[in-house]
Amino acid sequence: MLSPILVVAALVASSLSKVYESVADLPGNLTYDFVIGGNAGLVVANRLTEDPKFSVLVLEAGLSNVEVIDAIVPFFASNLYGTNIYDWNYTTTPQPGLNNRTAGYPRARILGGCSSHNGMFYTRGTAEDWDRYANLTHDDNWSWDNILPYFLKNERWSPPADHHNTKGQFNPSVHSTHGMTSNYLACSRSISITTLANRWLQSTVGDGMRSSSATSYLADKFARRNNFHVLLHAQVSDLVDLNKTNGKPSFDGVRFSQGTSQFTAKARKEIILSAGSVGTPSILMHSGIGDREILGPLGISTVLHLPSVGQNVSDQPMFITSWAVKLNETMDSVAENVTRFNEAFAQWNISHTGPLASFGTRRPGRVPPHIEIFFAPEGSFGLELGETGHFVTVGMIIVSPRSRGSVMINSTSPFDPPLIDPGLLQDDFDISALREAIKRTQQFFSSPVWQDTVIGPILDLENIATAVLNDIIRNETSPGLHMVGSASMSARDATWGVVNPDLLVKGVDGLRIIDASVLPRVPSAHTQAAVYAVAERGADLIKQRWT
Ligand SMILES: *[C@@H]1O[C@H](CO)[C@@H](O)[C@H](O)[C@H]1NC(C)=O
Ligand SMILES: *[C@@H]1O[C@H](CO)[C@@H](O)[C@H](O)[C@H]1NC(C)=O
Ligand SMILES: *[C@@H]1O[C@H](CO)[C@@H](O)[C@H](O)[C@H]1NC(C)=O
Ligand SMILES: *[C@@H]1O[C@H](CO)[C@@H](O)[C@H](O)[C@H]1NC(C)=O
Ligand SMILES: *[C@@H]1O[C@H](CO)[C@@H](O)[C@H](O)[C@H]1NC(C)=O
Ligand SMILES: *[C@@H]1O[C@H](CO)[C@@H](O)[C@H](O)[C@H]1NC(C)=O
Ligand SMILES: *[C@@H]1O[C@H](CO)[C@@H](O)[C@H](O)[C@H]1NC(C)=O
Ligand SMILES: *[C@@H]1O[C@H](CO)[C@@H](O)[C@H](O)[C@H]1NC(C)=O
Ligand SMILES: *[C@@H]1O[C@H](CO)[C@@H](O)[C@H](O)[C@H]1NC(C)=O
Ligand SMILES: *[C@@H]1O[C@H](CO)[C@@H](O)[C@H](O)[C@H]1NC(C)=O
Ligand SMILES: *[C@@H]1O[C@H](CO)[C@@H](O)[C@H](O)[C@H]1NC(C)=O
Ligand SMILES: CC(=O)N[C@H]1CO[C@H](CO)[C@@H](O)[C@@H]1O
Repeated sequence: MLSPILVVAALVASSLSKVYESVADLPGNLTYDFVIGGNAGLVVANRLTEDPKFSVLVLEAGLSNVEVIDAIVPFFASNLYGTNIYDWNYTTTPQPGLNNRTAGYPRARILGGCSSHNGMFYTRGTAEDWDRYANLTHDDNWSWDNILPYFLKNERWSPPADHHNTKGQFNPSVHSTHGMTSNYLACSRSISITTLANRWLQSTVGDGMRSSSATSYLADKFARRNNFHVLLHAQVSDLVDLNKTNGKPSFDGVRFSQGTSQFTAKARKEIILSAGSVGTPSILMHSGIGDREILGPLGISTVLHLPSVGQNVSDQPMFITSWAVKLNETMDSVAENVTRFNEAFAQWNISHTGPLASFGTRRPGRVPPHIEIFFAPEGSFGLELGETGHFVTVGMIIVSPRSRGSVMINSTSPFDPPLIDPGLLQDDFDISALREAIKRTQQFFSSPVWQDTVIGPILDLENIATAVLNDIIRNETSPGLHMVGSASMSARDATWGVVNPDLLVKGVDGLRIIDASVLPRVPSAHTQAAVYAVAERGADLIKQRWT
């Protein structure tokens, strides 16, 4: 994708007084009530520091999001992937289900974590997803009815960038206008594919700008709190026990590196790990929390034998392809024409409106329990077509996959990349669900309604033998980047799992995990809304314990 020609200065006020670049600038001696590593951590830190009695330090390995244009203009998000500056730029292990291909696995390395670079989809999952979590954990507080208030605490409904009338597109009685993270309802303005959608998509965009946990929970008015410190360029390596008088496994120190120096921050009350589905199990294992059969051979002594750490992960496989269309106003006109691109960027720069104010104006179509199909009015999304023209791209995602994978460490060095194995398309159900999604999309485009609009598919998948179609699917599928489960919740008395339903690590006092890794299975949705809800509830659990 094209990048802005000019650097736009001072887009966001930058008086984040309590965001520190260097340990040397931090007041005090690195002793806090709570020390938090990672992204959803900004939500938790914000809620804890509402109480002036609590002091909180957030450690962020990456950089600030302030003035990072690609993390502000919704359409530019993918520029952050693969950069090594704002991205960990991970790669999966060879995936047997993908004909042994590896796949890039972007994870954000910037304040706000993945909410600073994701596709901005805001979908909560179904009531059944949450009721199943309640069932699995034997804790009714995770049920849909009980988690809904936390979604509403997060959601701040805002008018869409194009100010279109949203009447009939959403039901105000189940949405909130006073939460933290701005959302608006995306709709396509550029091409007439209105009948494609039977659902409207919510996006985390406000005023034509990305809304992330950093722009919302670390907005200036919160960042100024004296008890809320954020340290950048601080990469957590492991957790340590500074007070060895306890007798049982216990952690009160967070070791991190900044530059070439190593430091330890001390938590008087709790350590909260929010490093995400890849980072969290890695840090646990480097701290000696994991399966002794795996840690032993690596030369790490086991402090707490918890075999589920890093196991049982699930991610959503995604198959993307395009149809050529007889339309002139797709995003291709903007993405491939420098003049149009500069016009669009100038429009965004002046008014935060126009084609760049949303992420390719993507819209989901049907959302049955197993499959999500979304449409993007452009061909440049996700694939190199090598030809010009106008396209509609279709992403087919298996939102309730059965395959399971793992995240494992590969050495004693906390800074070596972990082995990320989402196990994509290992279970036959997942590949048959993708075949079904392809069939339905073909039926959709062959409807007489599209006769004068749709030219044809880029990849003809009609009348192909199942074995060949499977091979194509295995060649083209990529990870949906919605990994969960690597530090799963389970019932208190379960023989598996990493955290109890209160998100405290089993068998340890004072260590909580609050991020996507605690979800036992992926919700039939994009994960960001779920992570916000988990973080809001997690913060409440901590407050209940300490007040
Ligand atoms: C660090 O500071 C806290 C108060 O800010 C104090 O209670 C504690 O004793 C100090 N610890 C050390 C090792 O200096
Ligand atoms: C990111 O990883 C990919 C492999 O997945 C590699 O080709 C690329 O060079 C990496 N980017 C940087 C900036 O290192
Ligand atoms: C994938 O790799 C495995 C192990 O090396 C091998 O047995 C299998 O045949 C490979 N599959 C393909 C499709 O190449
Ligand atoms: C979980 O669901 C199963 C199957 O529907 C049911 O038998 C069981 O009682 C449920 N458990 C809880 C704790 O709700
Ligand atoms: C150290 O552990 C002992 C025993 O559990 C506890 O009483 C004490 O408060 C702990 N001290 C600190 C500074 O955490
Ligand atoms: C994986 O999760 C299932 C429940 O979904 C559980 O029965 C199993 O023990 C888990 N395995 C591990 C290694 O945690
Ligand atoms: C697209 O542009 C071409 C050339 O300018 C024009 O002939 C055609 O009518 C346009 N098509 C639509 C659907 O607007
Ligand atoms: C690029 O866009 C400009 C402005 O809309 C238009 O005049 C020009 O013809 C376009 N160029 C191409 C190659 O389509
Ligand atoms: C964006 O706006 C600023 C002034 O607000 C201006 O200096 C800059 O040139 C504009 N950039 C673009 C690409 O229009
Ligand atoms: C894992 O470690 C082995 C042995 O050091 C090394 O050869 C391999 O490249 C590592 N794998 C990854 C994905 O880093
Ligand atoms: C899948 O990819 C392999 C390796 O590139 C290739 O040999 C094979 O022909 C592809 N299969 C199909 C059906 O395109
Ligand atoms: C820890 C917690 O929030 N527990 C609550 C779970 O739900 C029951 C009733 O639904 C409450 O009484 C608990 O306080």
